[in-house]
Amino acid sequence: MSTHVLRAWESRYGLLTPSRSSGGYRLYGVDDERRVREVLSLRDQGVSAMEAARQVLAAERAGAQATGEADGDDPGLDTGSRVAANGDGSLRVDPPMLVTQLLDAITALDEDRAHAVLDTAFLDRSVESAVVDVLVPFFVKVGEQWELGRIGIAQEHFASSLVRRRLGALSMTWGLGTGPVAVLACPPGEFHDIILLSFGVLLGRAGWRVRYLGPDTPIASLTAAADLTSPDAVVLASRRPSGFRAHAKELRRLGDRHPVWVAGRGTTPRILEEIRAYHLGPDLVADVQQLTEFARQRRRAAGERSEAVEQEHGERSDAQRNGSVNGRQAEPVNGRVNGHAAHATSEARSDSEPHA
Ligand code: B12
Repeated sequence: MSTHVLRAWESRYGLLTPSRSSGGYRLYGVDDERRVREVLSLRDQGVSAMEAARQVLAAERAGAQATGEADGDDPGLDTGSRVAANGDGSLRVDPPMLVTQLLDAITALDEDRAHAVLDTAFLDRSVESAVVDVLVPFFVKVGEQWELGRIGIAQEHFASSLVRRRLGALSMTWGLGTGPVAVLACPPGEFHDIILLSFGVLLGRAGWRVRYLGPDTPIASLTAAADLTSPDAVVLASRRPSGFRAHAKELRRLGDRHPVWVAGRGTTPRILEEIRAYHLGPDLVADVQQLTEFARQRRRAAGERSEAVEQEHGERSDAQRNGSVNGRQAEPVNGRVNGHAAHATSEARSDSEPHA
């Protein structure tokens, strides 16, 4: 059998669980060999590889449950925790397994295998689940392994660049449509933008139009971008509080003009107080919902205000035509009223306080 097929069966179906030699080579055990033989035998009978893998693992699981093995004290080795059936009967590898497989592939700098694992993650689950349940825990693990000295900077850069390319492919349509606009950036000196990028992908899927400025963005440039696009949200992410603190004054000013949301580990309660911004917590899916609801309310409030202004203008014009403006000059309606961020912000703020 080719190593390519063995790896595909490992990453796609969770059929194999090789350990690793000190040199990083896969060491297959007797159970792996038995499963491969069983799948081959089923394939000879005309069963597809996917279906065969499902049957072999299901039989194994049933046997383990019958003998009580499934309640053993290492849940990571229980096939029931590695695979689950999709509605169509195909197999779905569970997120912890995908994280382990991805980490394995990254440790070996194996681009092909890493993409195969990500293919499985993105094909079997929603983009939301692939991001939240696989990519985020994967990066936590990368950090842990790095701290333990088990992987090096090369692996970390490799992982970041590979995931960034995958997310990039998902970002191709996030600028389209007529949905609310979000400007996304990291403050100067902050290069950890993968979660911000992931968040952009989720926002795009929720109908937002994303303007992504990315890492290390000068606050003056962020402000200029926000002034240019009149966004429904400016989202700034930093791991370090200093990333925000160093620009507290400018960020407060930016917040007077546009709704500013901050995220990441740098958002301590003190920082939130200092820059007076809204806060996005660690649950990316809930954050998308919160931002969407905020934008909806804000647009509705702006629409109502604009209607009121138009009505008032209409009444004044009538009065003017009738020559009774009470001595006041009729004001031109400001073309920006519809999207006037500062007003909408201060109103929306009163019903949705920043939370630390
Ligand atoms: C990948 C990575 C890199 C990549 C970043 C690639 C990229 N474009 O993002 C690169 C190689 C550039 C890098 C560089 C560095 N890194 Co680094 N890096 C990491 C790693 C492995 C993952 C980072 C990550 O994305 N984490 C994402 C999630 C998993 O972590 P999180 O921050 O807790 O995020 C959660 C919430 O805070 C929230 N959230 C975070 N951001 C956002 C954004 C939005 C919009 C929302 C809604 C929510 C949200 O959601 C997440 C899930 O709940 C971490 C390890 C780790 N555990 O984080 C180290 C880590 C952050 N790096 C570290 C260090 C030291 C560095 C460098 C200084 C190394 C160096 N000597 O050059 C530089 C600093 C660069 C800089 N100035 O910013 C340290 C930080 C130590 C510390 N005490 O702060 C860490 C913790 C590694 C370690 N264990 O030592 N790094």
